[in-house]
Amino acid sequence: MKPDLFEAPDYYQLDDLLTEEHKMIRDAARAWVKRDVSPIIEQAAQEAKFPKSIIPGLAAIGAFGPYIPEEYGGAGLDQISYGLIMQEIERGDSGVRSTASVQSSLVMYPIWKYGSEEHRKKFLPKLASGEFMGSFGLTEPDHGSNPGGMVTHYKDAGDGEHVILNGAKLWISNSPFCDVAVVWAKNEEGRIHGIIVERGMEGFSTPETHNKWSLRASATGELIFQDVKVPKSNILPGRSGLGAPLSCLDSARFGIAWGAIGAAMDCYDTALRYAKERIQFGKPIAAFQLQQKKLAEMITEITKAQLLAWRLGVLREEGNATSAQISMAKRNNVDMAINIAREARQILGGMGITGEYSIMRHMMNLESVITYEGTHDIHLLITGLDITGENAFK
Ligand code: TGC
Ligand code: FAD
Repeated sequence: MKPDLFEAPDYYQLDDLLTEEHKMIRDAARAWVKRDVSPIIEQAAQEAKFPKSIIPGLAAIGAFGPYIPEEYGGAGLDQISYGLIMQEIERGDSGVRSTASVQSSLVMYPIWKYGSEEHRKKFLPKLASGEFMGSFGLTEPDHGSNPGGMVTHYKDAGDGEHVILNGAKLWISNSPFCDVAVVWAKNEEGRIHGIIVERGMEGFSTPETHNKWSLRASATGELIFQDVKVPKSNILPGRSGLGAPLSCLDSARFGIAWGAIGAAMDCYDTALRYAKERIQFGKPIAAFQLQQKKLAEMITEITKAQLLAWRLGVLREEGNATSAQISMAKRNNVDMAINIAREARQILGGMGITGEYSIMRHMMNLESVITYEGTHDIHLLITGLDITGENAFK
């Protein structure tokens, strides 16, 4: 793969909206990606292996629990810092950002928000340092966009101390190597609860899903529960119902809205540099109007997405961002990124399909990003419901 020469576009001087601390955090994450992710990520993706060697680095840049309070091992940062870290990581690879998203927003967040003080003390510091890796089990083989229909369930074991968990979760990021899984399952009354399942519990297995063309540097798998005896004390006491996992998704979707900008920036920057250097018909291809149209539209769309993400960060920090606003940003920014990846790949001609450049990898990764955490269609329907009051899901 070519050396990482990335220079971040900032067409509307959005750095002026950031504090010195934001810029410091962002720059540290950017430097780490350049030094520790870019040199290894292409091979990891080609070999379809999650590069475990980057776990300590992710922890060191604050990617595991950026906004979780420091008393629990988190970085205690604000929402814009969290967004900037996700942007920089996804500039390197969406699969690496996935690992960080799941750990932070889908594992640490529910334990912090809905766990007991004992859960927080037991799990959060180890998750923040990367000593423990986590996964989040919501999706099932027959329930993806409609998680409320889940069939994974638990019942009282009759010994006063345990429940017996049965069911299966599919498409679970980090599952093959997770130490703990936050699993969403129905109790005997059909009410959804979060339950912490720990590796080593009998009847719990995590087979890997192979043959992915997308997110190859992220490990995806199943969570299978066959009469798993889980202590009742592992049930998250703070909230039940579908709103509990969906609120975790709000946090992760916010991170994706920022992350997708990183992937788009990398594709744009690569295509711009290539277009200035590649000569055809005696001129750099950047001198042809058709290529300028592509590049000019890319920087316009990136700038709009940056503004959307920044404003959403401010609203979220104030506690005023709605779930529907988060959906709009996730949907828009991922769509923006995938379109830019497709256009940028064309600017590189044949070279664009090789692993010499990052664009094709981003493009393939973004096919997962546009599907997970709510599909492109689902987020449109969330906006539709929000503005019309009419539910078109069912
Ligand atoms: P609905 O009746 O609308 O809602 C049920 C309850 O939930 C509440 N609620 C929310 N609460 C917090 N945050 C949100 N975003 C919420 N959205 C809804 C709602 O108020 C209600 O509460 P209550 O008290 O009245 O019960 O539910 P529904 O069954 O009609 O479904 C709505 C729908 C389709 C929008 C939702 O289910 C959905 O978002 N589906 C998409 C599923 C999804 O995003 N799955 C993601 C799985 S995790 C993942 O993909 C990780 S990838 C990670 C990585 O690698 O980066
Ligand atoms: P389906 O729900 O079957 O949807 C298929 C198609 O139908 C889509 O185009 C969808 O938009 C459309 N559709 C569905 N319902 C409607 C409707 N009401 N109106 C109109 N169109 C509709 N899940 C987890 O729980 N944890 C994870 O860590 C996780 N990681 C993932 C990693 C990867 C790489 C991938 C690919 C997925 C991951 N997921 C995870 C699952 C992901 O969230 C689901 O794939 C996603 O929610 C869509 O569900 P589905 O694949 O079952 O598609």
